[in-house]
Amino acid sequence: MKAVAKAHTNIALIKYWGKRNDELILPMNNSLSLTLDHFYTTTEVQFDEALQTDTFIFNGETASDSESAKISSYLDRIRQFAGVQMYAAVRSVNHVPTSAGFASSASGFAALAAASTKALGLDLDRKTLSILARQGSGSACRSVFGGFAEWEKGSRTDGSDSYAVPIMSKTEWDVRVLSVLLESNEKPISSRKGMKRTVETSPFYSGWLEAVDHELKEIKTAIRTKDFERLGKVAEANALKMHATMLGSHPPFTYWQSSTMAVMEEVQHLRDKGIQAYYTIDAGPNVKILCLPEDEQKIRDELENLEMVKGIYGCRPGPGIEYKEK
Ligand code: 2P0
Repeated sequence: MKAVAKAHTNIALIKYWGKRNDELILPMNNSLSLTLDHFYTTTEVQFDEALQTDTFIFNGETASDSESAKISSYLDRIRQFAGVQMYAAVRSVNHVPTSAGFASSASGFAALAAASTKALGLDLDRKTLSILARQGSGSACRSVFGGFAEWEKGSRTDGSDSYAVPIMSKTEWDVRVLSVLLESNEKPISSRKGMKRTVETSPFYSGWLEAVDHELKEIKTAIRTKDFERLGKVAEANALKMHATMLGSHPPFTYWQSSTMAVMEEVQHLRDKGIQAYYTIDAGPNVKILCLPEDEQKIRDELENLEMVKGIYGCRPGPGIEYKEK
C-alpha cells in the first residue's frame, strides 16, 4: 500500500488565469506549458489501516496544520475516487527553492495524485491522472506530461473533459528556460485569490478570454514548426495580457516589483542586440526567460551584472510523472 512518484514543475507559456468552477478547479481558458527538468517534487504515500489520521512530512519536517489540512482534503477526493477509507502517511520532498517564490503546487499535486493512486493499487492512464491532479491545483494537470502540454478546459460541468494532453515530447525541441530569482517583498495575494478577484471584477478579463484562442493557435504552430521567435513573442504577449487583467481588478494589484521590470527591460536590450530572449512571469515577481541553448550563456553573463538578480536556474524540457522504486 505504498508508492513513490516524482513530478516536475511546469511554466505556462499560455497562462491559466481564472476558474469557472472553484470546487472542481475548472478553468475559463485552455493553457499550454513546458514541463521543466530542474524543479521537482518526490512524494511517498503509504495507506495503512492502523493510522488514525493522515500525516504529512514536508521536506523532512511535520507540515503546518493548514498544509496538512489541504493534503488531507485532497486525499479525501482520492479515497472517494478509489472507494477506500484508510488514512495515509505522506512524505514529500520539494526540489524547488520554495522560499524563493518558485513554489509550485503543480509538481506537488501531480506527484501526490500519482503516488496516492498507485499506493492504492490503481493503474491509471495519464488522462485520469491529469483529471485527479487538476483537482489539487489547476496547473498540476499539465505536470502529468513531459515537454509541451496543453490543458483543455473542457465544457462539461463534472470536469471529466478538463485535462492536459501532450503536445510535444521533451526530446523533440531543446528550448531553455532561465528562472531568474529576484530580491522581493512578500507576495501580495495568492494566485488562487488573485485569479478569482480578476474574473469577478476586472473589465479587462473579457479581452483576455477573447485573445487567448488566437494565441493558443499561434503557439501551437510555433511549436510544430520549431519557430522559436514566434513562440517567444506569443508567450511574452500572453503573459503581459494576463498581468494587465490584474491592473483592472478591484481593488487593483500586481505581482511585479521594480526588479521584475528591470529584468523585463534587460530582455528587451538583449533582443535589441540580436539575442533571441523572451520573458514570461507568473503570479510572483520572478521572471522566466525563454531562450535557445546557444544563447543561454550570453544571457546569463548579462543578467549576472544586475544587482537585483539573486540567482539564475537553468532548465531544460523535463519529463512527466515517474514512479520510483520503494
Ligand atoms: C499557470 N498560474 O498557468 C498560471 C499562470 C499562475 C500564473 O496556475 O487555484 O496554483 O491551485 O488552480 O495552479 C498558479 O495557480 O492555482 C497558476 P489553483 P495554481 O501556471
